[in-house]
Amino acid sequence: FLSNPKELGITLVGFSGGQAKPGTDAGPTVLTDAGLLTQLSDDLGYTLRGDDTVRDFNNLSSERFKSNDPPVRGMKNPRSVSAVTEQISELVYTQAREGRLALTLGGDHSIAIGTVSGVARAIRERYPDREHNKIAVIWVDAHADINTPETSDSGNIHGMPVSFLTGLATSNEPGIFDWLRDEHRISIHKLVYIGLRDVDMGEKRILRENGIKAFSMHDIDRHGIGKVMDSALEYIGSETPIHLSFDVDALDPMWAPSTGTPVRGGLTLREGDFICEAVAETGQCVGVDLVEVNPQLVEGGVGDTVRAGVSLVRCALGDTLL
Ligand code: EXY
Ligand code: MN
Ligand code: MN
Ligand code: MN
Repeated sequence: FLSNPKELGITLVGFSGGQAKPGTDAGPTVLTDAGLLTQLSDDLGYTLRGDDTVRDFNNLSSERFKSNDPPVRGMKNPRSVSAVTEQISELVYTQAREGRLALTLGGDHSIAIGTVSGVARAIRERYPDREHNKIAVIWVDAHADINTPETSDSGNIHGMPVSFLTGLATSNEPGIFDWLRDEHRISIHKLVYIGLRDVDMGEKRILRENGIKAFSMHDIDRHGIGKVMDSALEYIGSETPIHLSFDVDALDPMWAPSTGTPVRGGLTLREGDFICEAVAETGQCVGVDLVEVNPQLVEGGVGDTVRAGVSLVRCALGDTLL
């Protein structure tokens, strides 16, 4: 699915409007300051060719926050998040359309409305005649992020991206996700969760009623991460392109404390790395997100979380495979 498996299209998205805590805006900066991009080219041999291979959303967009953006259907900052994700979708689409692996560093998880929709559209267009031109999404997270505006208690859009991406939630309101069309959407049957442990009542109902594939921490404890990844990849099938959306809060706060909604009882770093390796090993990976790194939250600094994030991305790009 990639024209050159060693070519990346990177998008840096310092955006925090999908939730209330400032700091997630600086996620891409702390990851790149740690040398992530240099590591990808120098250690892993990826080409970052031309000025358009690394796109910094913050330099490309004049408006991250709209000045007048009152809640709609309970959603907070709906116009800002919609406008930002629409632009990200376009940026990521252009990268994936070139046959590059689209890597995005966030930012809060609302940005996945842009990344996943951009990759989904690009792959459909690249392979119009293939049966398997609809991407699968592996969503690694403590949370399901599948609230609709109506089921959400918080109104934070980073808890809703999957409902907009699957079409469980839609909006025709001008400027509020009215840009999302069928070509952007993913099938609810090609979605797999890993790492869940804090899922709202309304979300559990959505998962159950739609028969959505989900591996919770309980499943990982019972079967081990190896078997869980085997089942997840078997469910997706070996012909389907995969987008991996990794929320750093899937990891236990012991490994990734600098994140806005930490939940104890999570993945070890090694389990997180294994998930990324198993996806890389398939050769089907077309998109990777790493989101929710927030450098402002922890007294001891963001070092541990950044090291974990760098490790996850390296593994997703095949670093540890022999
Ligand atoms: N389910 C809660 C909500 O909808 O507000 C918490 C969501 C946290 C989302 C984090 C990014 O994964
Ligand atoms: Mn998330
Ligand atoms: Mn989460
Ligand atoms: Mn909760």
